Amino acid sequence: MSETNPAAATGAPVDAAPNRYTAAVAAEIEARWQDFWDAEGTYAAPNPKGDLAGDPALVAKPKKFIMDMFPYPSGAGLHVGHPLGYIATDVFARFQRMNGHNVLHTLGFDAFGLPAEQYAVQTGTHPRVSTEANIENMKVQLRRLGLGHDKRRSFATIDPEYYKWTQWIFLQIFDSWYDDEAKKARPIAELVAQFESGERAVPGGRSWDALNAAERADVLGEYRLAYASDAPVNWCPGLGTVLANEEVTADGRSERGNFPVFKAKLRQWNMRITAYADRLLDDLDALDWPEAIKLQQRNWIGRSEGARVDFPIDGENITVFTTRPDTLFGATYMVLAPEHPLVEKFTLAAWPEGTHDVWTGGHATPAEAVAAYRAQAASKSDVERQAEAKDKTGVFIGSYATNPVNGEQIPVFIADYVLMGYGTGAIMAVPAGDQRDFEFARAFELPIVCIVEPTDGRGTDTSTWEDAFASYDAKIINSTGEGVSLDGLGVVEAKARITEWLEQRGIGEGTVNFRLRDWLFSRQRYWGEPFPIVYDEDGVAHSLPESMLPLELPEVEDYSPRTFDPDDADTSPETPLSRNEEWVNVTLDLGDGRGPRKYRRETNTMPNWAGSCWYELRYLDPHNSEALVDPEIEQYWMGPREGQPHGGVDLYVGGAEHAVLHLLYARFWSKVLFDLGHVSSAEPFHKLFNQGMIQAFVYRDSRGFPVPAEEVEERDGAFCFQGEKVTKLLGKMGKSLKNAVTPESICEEYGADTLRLYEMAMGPLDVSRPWDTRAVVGQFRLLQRLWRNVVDEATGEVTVVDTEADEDTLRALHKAIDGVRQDLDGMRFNTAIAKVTELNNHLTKAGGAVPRSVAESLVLLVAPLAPHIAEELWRKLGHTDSVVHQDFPVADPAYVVDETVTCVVQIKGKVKARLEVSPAISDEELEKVALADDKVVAALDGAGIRKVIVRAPKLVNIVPA
Ligand code: ANZ
Repeated sequence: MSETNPAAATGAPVDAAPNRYTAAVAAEIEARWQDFWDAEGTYAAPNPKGDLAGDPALVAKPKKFIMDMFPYPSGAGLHVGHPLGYIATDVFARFQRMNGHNVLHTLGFDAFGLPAEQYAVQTGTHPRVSTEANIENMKVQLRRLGLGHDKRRSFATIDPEYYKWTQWIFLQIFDSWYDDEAKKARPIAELVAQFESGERAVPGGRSWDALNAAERADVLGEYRLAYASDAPVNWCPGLGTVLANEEVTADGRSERGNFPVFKAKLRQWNMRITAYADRLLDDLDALDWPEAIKLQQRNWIGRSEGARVDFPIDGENITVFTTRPDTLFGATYMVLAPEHPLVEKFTLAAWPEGTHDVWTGGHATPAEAVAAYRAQAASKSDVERQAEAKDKTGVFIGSYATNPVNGEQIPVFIADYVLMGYGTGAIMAVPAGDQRDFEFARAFELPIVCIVEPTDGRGTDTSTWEDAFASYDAKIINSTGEGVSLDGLGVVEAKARITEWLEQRGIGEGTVNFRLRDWLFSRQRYWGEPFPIVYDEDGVAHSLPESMLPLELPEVEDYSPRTFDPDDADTSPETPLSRNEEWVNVTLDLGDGRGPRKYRRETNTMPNWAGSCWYELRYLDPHNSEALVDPEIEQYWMGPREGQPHGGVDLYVGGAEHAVLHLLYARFWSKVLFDLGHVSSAEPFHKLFNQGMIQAFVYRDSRGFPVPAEEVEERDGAFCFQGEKVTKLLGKMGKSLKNAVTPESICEEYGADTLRLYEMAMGPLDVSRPWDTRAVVGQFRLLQRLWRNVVDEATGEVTVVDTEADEDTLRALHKAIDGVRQDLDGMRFNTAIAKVTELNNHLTKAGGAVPRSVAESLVLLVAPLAPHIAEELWRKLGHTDSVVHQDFPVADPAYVVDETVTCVVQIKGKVKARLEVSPAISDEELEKVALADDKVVAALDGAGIRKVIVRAPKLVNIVPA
């Protein structure tokens, strides 16, 4: 098909539209305005004071702090999936700026981490070198997108000026304890004062004065919010490192390298996040977060209300934790975790009379059975032990305990489905009510006593049951003992009644149990923050004084930990830092009055999560070398206010994969800093939004290997690569799947504005969507039409006219303004773009020159979404100041109401008139209008009216008398 080119016909140059919006024009405009914005500091957000203080008029405006989860500067660079969230926050930030807010929007880099370290091990390149190169590369990629960041506030977590404060916060946490009465963290010195004065008894009963330094350090270690303790970890000598449970195979070997893994007690740093369990739960309520994320945090913290109950055994007690004390009458046996400290004590030398064969595991004595079972359990991870669908195993230890409600003697087992680390490490087993207990009871032929009346018709004969029955809406039965009966009560009442009974007798009490564990905080790695801790000759840990921060990473020859004979369990990790003896062994004067002394540095490093636990605070006051953040500046941007009782960032956008770890750790650090008076916000992020993922098609050949997606051709509905058929499936985007599309390639073909529009138009922000390069051009055409509505493609002249818009156009304009405003405010960017498109199409269709007022409003509507073209058109329209700080248009309500609808007026069922009325008209109003209409009056011809039936806005039926 050939288009007639009028220019060619007249002999003019072939390019009749030298001023069309093309990729080249876009590239030129975008580069020019990016330079301009940088030079002018257009996106600088002024602080109320300090080195970033600025325009008081802007500071006086309401503030908005809009933030992304910052990226890890990977060597692979960005693909088009990465900036989805960054573009969204940028559009939102620009919109808020145009609505009279002082907007803080910037982006830093989360730059410690394993990939750079592994690269260093392979190539010998210092991780800082490769990481900084990656950051530079990523900055170039991000700048190309026209993101309105205040670059003065950007930093990387590896900057010593930044991690100085990460270390400082660690020391704040180390130097504090949680006061359960005040329900907050307090300086450890205040605890020491309590021990000194005798106000608080020293655990162990001795006086504080009588303890030596090492003993005092041990006592304080039980209170500090950051503490070192000997935790059982997976130690793999062959790899020279400890491993996470997920990295250990079912037969106790390392996933990587297949080396033996031993459970070893190694001294590790921990954070006492469990002290904050209640507050971390309670404060979720006031946060504006997706419910799904709140639920994940609640489950992770895992608050269970229940009771501790003592079961007498041989003059002692086994204490269990149960969430269902109301089922005590159904407890027919007990289980201890294999590692439980009482196991030895109650394991008999010989099987007592009447021991069931299946209880012995085929062993000659309980002692033998226990030893064999313990060895087997030790090789499994907690995850495996908790796995639902597996046969229940265990052995009887020979002893019986007494069920306190009915005096029954019940056998005691060890079994690996009971974990030492949860509750008390011991349970009362109620097979009728708990599925794990049910399976165990069936396997070991133990009695199953029905204590809750089933509501599902299965009946109370448990021998016919296929599973346990659990319900909170059923009645308790078979539960009467000496001095207490629960029969007929509902579960909730029964729990209260039995707990009270237990408490009165001193054999149990209501308690709350949490699933949350303390946070293991040390890693045997090079590329992380060094701990600002040194040990004296007694092994007592001391803080470095603030003047010695930052403690920088030493240079090392080898970035990997030392490895050992894989079978030698009696080894312990040798961290990369420990090999630099000069760095490790130091003589320091810590300023504590003890003078210069010899110390050994801590040689573990902090985990990846540390740097992201507080970075929002650093954006506020990035160059402060005197304080973490100036209190007035923190209060200005993050402090509590109406609707945000705990303060925090106004909008935080990132992936849902960070639901618990990062978000929980950051909340914890905020609370400690809040308790200690360093910040006024007890929560880091008030509003959280999870963006969806940009997915891409993955094409695989017959062997299942991915082939380069861009070289795949579609032929008759089939997909081919180099002539061979390949399969197509939706998956992740990434280099390894050979389907990554870079933002540069799209910018080159269409420009950054088009890329921004496309990503925002793909669908609702929180939904995942497939990338389709071929569809990008649609948004490019929108921008071309927008351009054409303002600029003459032949001459480059602005074509707008100073006439008023007609009624139709005014309606289209104000409806668009109203809709786009609401959509941008609600982060519905895709529908906002649809409305801009509609208005633009209206103008194109209307033909003729566009009135200036309409063109200007349209440009302002587009500005948050496609800022470069908007800035260019805004200037072309004659403005000398940037579009960035213009007011966002406000709709005139008169034009927003929908056009009229037609109402039919019938008399005796025959149509007599048609009225144009507002769709919002009321029945009464419509009746009045209809009866006053000339045609109706004429048709009635003076006849009286018997009845009027009104169905606003479409029908009026008049029945004459
Ligand atoms: C008796 C009972 C009867 C239980 C019943 C449940 C249902 P959550 O809700 O997750 O906190 N339990 C206690 N400590 C355990 C441990 N160390 N290892 C494995 N299981 C343990 O779970 C609490 C329940 O899990 C407790 O309540 C206990 O079983 C079990 F119809 O006690 B229950």
